[in-house]
Amino acid sequence: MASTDGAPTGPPRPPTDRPGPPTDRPRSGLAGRIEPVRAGLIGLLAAGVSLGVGQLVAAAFRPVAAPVIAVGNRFIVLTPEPVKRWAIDRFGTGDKSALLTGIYLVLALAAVLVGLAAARRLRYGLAGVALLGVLGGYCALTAPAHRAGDAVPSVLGALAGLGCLAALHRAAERDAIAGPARRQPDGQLVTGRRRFLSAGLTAAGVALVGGLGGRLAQFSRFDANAARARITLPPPAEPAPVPAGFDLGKGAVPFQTPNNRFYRIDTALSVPQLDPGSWRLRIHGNVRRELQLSYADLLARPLVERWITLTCVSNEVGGDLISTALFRGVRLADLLREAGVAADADQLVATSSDGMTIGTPTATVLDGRDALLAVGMNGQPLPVEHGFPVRMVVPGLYGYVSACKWIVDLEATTFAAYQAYWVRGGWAPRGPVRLASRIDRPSGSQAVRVGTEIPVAGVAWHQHTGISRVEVQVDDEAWQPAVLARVPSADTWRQWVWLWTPRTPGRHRLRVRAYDAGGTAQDATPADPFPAGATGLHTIAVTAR
Ligand SMILES: Nc1nc2c(c(=O)[nH]1)N[C@H]1C(S)=C(S)[C@@H](COP(=O)(O)O)O[C@H]1N2
Ligand SMILES: [Mo]
Repeated sequence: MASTDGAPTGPPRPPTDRPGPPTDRPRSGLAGRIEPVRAGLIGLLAAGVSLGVGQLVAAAFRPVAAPVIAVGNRFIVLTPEPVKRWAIDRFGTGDKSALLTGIYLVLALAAVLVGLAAARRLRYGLAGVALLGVLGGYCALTAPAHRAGDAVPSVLGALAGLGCLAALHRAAERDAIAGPARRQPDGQLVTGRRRFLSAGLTAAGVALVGGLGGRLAQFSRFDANAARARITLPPPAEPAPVPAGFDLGKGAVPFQTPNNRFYRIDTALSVPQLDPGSWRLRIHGNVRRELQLSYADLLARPLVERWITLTCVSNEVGGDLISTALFRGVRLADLLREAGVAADADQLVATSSDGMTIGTPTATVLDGRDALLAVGMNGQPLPVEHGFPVRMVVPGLYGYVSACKWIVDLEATTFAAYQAYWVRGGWAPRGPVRLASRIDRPSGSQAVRVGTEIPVAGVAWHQHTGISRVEVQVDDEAWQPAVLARVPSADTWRQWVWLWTPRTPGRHRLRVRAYDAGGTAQDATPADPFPAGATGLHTIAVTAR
């Protein structure tokens, strides 16, 4: 006879009345039912164990093959361009943590559902865990630069998850039969639900140890930051001009962007850790003589140092996906001439260690500009997030068609023969930077005083062409010429400032437009960054009091 809460009133039935492996039978009556909260918890714990084990295995031999990283990378590849653009716009450089958080939330939801399904029939839950494992393995095996064994962390993780789910399910079921802890009329204490508690704690422990162990193992694997710290770059044979007069000090963003403030855009969820000691760059394809270069080979060549402003094609009008640094490196054109690139090879495809492909017009690299294989940035070895040990930089081209980080391969081919990563997503195959300008100050929220002069300041850029004139307009008044800062070359942005004395209180509209060295005015037609870079004038509203 059963009490209303489903617990048998007699002494607890020994668990031995359910021999064999965890049962799959539909629960009849209330006897073995697992409450929803507990069922959900079982799912979460099983997922935790899966991830912990998967992460530990991955950390030991292939960090990019960790299940969540693999799913995240796959997600990035599959995400339609508009969504990607929205994410970059909305989360900026935090887009990766946003993505990982999203994956963890969806996974937690899936885990709860798996737990609930398992409570109905264990088989359903097991199928759910297996499915998630297959998903992880599939993502790992379809990553751009995957290796054959990359599904192993997901598979082992899923196996651990299956075992965990079955064990917890069984423990919970037995507890449900045993009923809650209670005192019998004769005063004897009957303890219930202890199996689940101990099994659950064990599972949580495994998940935690796996996760932490994964972290620790990551610390012990190759650490690019440590290798970078040991490097001293040779001084440049051709130094860049010292920055004198590049900053007007009137509120525009500083001419030189410090490394830790330099914008970052890439698809790398786990930043590639390359060993400069074993790094090689292969220059091949349609060339007369294939080249293989080591890091030491590069450093042994004459290094040039150049101020270069790098811009992301996803930069919106007024956006901040643009920065300037002093890059040090080898002139790529020299290497291409040594290799003897064929005249009809109109595209150079750079490939990174993580499988990113970036296609650059060969003619642009060979036209005399300082296209670099960069090893240094602002006097230091290239930061790991910016492509250590070596990346490409080509003044005048957006990053997606020129600035391959963690480069390991450069192939001379044609645009007809090969579509690089972003081009497959619909972005323009050739990506010259567009003439643009931005107002940095006053910021929209800054109050300005009627009758008091304030600087309106910002930057303008048209890399490798240069800026000749910048104008500012207040409301519908006449355009006013701004004062321009000095620049080291046409390859950087140029600061400008115009002094404004508001005459009337209320809201004013400020707009900026630039002219390039050829006298061409900035395109005022508003256009999205996709597919070839934004156009339109940066406009802000300021309130004068
Ligand atoms: N390996 C690799 N290189 C890459 C990318 C990437 O995703 N992976 N993104 C490109 C894009 S779109 C830009 S705008 C620049 C950004 O370089 P930064 O992160 O150093 O600013 O890198 C380019 N090089
Ligand atoms: Mo970009």
